[in-house]
Amino acid sequence: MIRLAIAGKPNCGKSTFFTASTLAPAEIANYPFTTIDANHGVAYVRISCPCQELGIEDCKACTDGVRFIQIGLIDVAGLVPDAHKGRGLGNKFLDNLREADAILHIIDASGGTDEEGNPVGTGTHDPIEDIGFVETEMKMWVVGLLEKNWQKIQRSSQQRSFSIEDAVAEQLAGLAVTYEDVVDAQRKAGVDLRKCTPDELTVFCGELISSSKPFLVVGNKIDLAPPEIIERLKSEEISFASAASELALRKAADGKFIEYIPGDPNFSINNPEKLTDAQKSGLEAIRKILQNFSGAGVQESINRAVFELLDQIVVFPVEDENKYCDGQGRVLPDAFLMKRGSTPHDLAFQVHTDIGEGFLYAVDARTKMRIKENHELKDGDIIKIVSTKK
Ligand SMILES: Nc1nc2c(ncn2[C@@H]2O[C@H](COP(=O)(O)OP(=O)(O)O)[C@@H](O)[C@H]2O)c(=O)[nH]1
Ligand SMILES: [Mg+2]
Repeated sequence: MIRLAIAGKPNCGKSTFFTASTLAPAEIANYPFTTIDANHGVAYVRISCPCQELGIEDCKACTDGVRFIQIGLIDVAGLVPDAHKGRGLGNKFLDNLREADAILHIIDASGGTDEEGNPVGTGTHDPIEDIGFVETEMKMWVVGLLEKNWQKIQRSSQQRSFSIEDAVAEQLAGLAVTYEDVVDAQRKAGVDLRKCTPDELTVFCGELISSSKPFLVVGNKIDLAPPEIIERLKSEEISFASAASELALRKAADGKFIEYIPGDPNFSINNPEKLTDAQKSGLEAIRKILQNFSGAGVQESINRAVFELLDQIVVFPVEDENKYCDGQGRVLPDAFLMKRGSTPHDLAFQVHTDIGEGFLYAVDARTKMRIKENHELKDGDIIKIVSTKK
């Protein structure tokens, strides 16, 4: 399962984002270090179900063509500047980040938390200054991991039989860094690890981090953010969100007060007469935010991380390519996230190891044509696998 980590300074809204995305309990409070242990939860990416386009009416897997696929979400406790030197809760949290495939770096777009994560007046701190921060902390953490044995490694690299790339990959195995990643980062950084200076080693670690842990910056608290800050943030490649609005909407939807599907740009109120004036005006204020930003941004941020940063596609395995269903007649029963470039053979293994091992061929359910095992799957493909095993 794909896993995203939510990282950032204390009080930027990580736990609110996590709770909104998972509706699992997490501490929400306005002081640093509320979250002592990383919270692991299940969140969802939103996709459209092909049943609509195929004119299938009895699809149980979606609601009006909208469906959700599970991913893992980790609420990492607040990082402060110099965490890599052990400040704040220190390296413990950097350890949590390594479990993730990609990182949602939450910043407080309202400028209401200082560089340490302490609450200050809205607009007091410039959130643009926070953008590179998590990446820098992770880079310096990797530098720290390598520095421990660096002299020894560089000395050994004078021997012909010694591969410094292997030694670095081994040192960073906990981060799932491979020999190829090291070679790649070395080339991109334009350094030779055998004789690099400490500064060059830092540049190399930066390259390694940005390719192995892609980031999406999420400007949160847009409901409070001064328009001037939003305008400036728009020139950065970031996503915008109001985690507090998303949380309020999901709770209201849970209580049947409103109809709202996460990621929708609007919602409808079920029984206005059952709401107090304060509740109604609260919901109308949220509606304005959804209109200004085409949604509350939480769902969009998760989707962008999965589809843009991690380059995933969605594939629907079926057993009956004519009725688009499984053996029990369930229409489009599964939706799998797969890395772009995956093949029907990879899909077979994702369904079940046995099916992968017995793979014979696959059928594209839309065209009813046979496709080869090394054919590249496309986003939205509906595939029947034919295997010697069931
Ligand atoms: N107005 C507003 N407040 C938010 C938003 N997200 C979080 N907060 C508030 O910011 C404070 C810190 O949030 P929390 O999720 O605990 O931050 P964390 O320390 O990063 O986990 C809490 O008072 C939240 O209610 C948001 O989108 N808008
Ligand atoms: Mg928290």
